[in-house]
Amino acid sequence: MGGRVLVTGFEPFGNHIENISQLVAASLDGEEIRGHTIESLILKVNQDGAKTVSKLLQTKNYAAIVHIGLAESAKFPRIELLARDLLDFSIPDNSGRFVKNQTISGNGDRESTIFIQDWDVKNMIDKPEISYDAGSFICNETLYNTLGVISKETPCVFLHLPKVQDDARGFTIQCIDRMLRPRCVDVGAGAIISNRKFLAARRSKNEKHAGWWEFPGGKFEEGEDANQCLIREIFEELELVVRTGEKIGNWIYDHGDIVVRLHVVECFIESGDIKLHVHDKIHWCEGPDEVDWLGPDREIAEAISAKL
Ligand code: PCA
Repeated sequence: MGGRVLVTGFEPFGNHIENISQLVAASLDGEEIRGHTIESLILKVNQDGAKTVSKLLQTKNYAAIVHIGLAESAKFPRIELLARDLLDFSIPDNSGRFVKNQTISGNGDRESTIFIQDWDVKNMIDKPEISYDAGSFICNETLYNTLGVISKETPCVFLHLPKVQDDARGFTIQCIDRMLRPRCVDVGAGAIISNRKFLAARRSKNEKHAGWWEFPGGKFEEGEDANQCLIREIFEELELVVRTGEKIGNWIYDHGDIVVRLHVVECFIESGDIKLHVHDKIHWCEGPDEVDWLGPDREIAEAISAKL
């Protein structure tokens, strides 16, 4: 069942007359993402503000927590993965507190609870950067306090937004979507190459995604890597014995009910005659546009074509 997601922004501070994080957070209040409802809260830029959420969590539960703040000198949005056990202000906060080079708890830095490897960061809105330095001001203090009270199961991250970006709201929504979606399932996808052509296989009638073309392969089994998975899957699906070659790349794709991380690897036939088990047709492709590809497979076909 859908729960609540807490999104916080900050009031303006220093000599700023507005704070993008306040605008974005306020605009998201009541929005639904993946069946969850956003509750937004604007925090004061002082010690109370930095503690507001960690206190709130004594009585309330959230499916995910997203703190947003302004990163004065950033050019791109930053996804903060670490709250440092450090306060070292360069200006006073909005209550006049001016802290220099002090720890927050003395217990060390705290890590964000998101799985960034599942986010497909390179294809996200506004080219975010991954950062392990949330600064040493109120944003860092807020993240630090929240991470100190939540469990590892609650995704929590800090988004540091530049003063100007194309789509701060869209970027934030995309991050929340990433936090709420299921973990990636690792899947091997074989680029079976022969005579400068690569093999596409059509999923047969009774299979999920019937009628769409794909690269043979499947989910990693316990303890397998991409190569072992592909050698096994290609034998099960096509009765071909293959050896693996170079890795072509990884693609993360959200099918809605499941998010997959495709590990695409070159495969070369060692022996066997093709016999189909989960497909009803094969096609040897010379380029990316010869069949109706499933999900990200067209883009993968382009990458393979470029290597032929
Ligand atoms: N940015 C400041 C505090 C509030 C905000 O929006 C920071 O980066 O710490």
